[in-house]
Amino acid sequence: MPRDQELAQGIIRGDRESVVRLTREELDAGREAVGILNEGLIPGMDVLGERFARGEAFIPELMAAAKAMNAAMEILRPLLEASGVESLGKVVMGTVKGDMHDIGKNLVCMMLRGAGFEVIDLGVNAGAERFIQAIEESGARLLGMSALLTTTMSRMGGIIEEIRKSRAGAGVRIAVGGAPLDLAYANKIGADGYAKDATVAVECFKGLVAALRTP
Ligand code: B12
Repeated sequence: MPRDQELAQGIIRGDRESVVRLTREELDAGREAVGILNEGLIPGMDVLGERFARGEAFIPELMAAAKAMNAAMEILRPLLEASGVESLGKVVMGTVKGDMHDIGKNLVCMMLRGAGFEVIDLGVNAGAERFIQAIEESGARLLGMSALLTTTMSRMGGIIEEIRKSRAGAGVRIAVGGAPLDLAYANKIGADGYAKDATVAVECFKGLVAALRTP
């Protein structure tokens, strides 16, 4: 079986041990961390998500898969975050209120750090107040919001509105992401940016930095 399929199968089975072993072996063989993620681990999550939607997989399987994914991410973290470049800016990042999914958000945080951003990670379940408090305290001009549920996605517009109405939030550039979103939805709710994955998210935030610098 090709290595990416083995990695994906390991995630689907929630087999932490084999996912960790395969991830290490791929790195030792000279494979890039981003390739392991995008071509092996994330496709496994997607397959499991589709099975769950069809009623063929259940919460304990999703939890086991998430544990295996997190174990692999711990190995990849130092490689994704390694960066000697000057800070590109501060980003406040969080998963919105009511939503406990944090794998994608954590990946975006890692990739941003690797690209030279300073990231203030609020974790999960973040409402407007926490976002506003974090930008007040940190002085960040960039903010990222993640949602994986259609219910929590629909709260993002209101949170953006509240942030923009606050003193600290005026002029802050906001990007959104998460599996149920797309560019049209991001535009509809007044976000300044959207990215479909963590690699594109880095480009998205670089674009927002450039936009902050041009009056
Ligand atoms: C793992 C998982 C879980 C785990 C989460 C563990 C964790 N620590 O995150 C657990 C088991 C806890 C879980 C629980 C639930 N889940 Co769940 N889960 C998933 C699953 C299988 C994978 C999600 C994932 O990690 N994907 C991999 C990451 C890398 O991708 P990602 O999150 O999309 O992130 C990428 C991009 O979107 C983007 N991105 C993400 N955030 C941001 C932010 C910014 C600013 C930017 C620019 C980009 C960006 O970059 C990321 C990296 O490339 C998905 C199915 C799926 N394929 O999405 C279902 C899924 C999201 N879950 C679902 C459901 C229904 C639930 C539950 C309600 C189930 C229940 N009945 O209890 C609960 C909700 C709990 C809650 N309140 O949040 C549904 C949602 C359906 C819907 N229409 O809303 C899905 C889609 C499954 C399905 N097909 O039905 N889940």
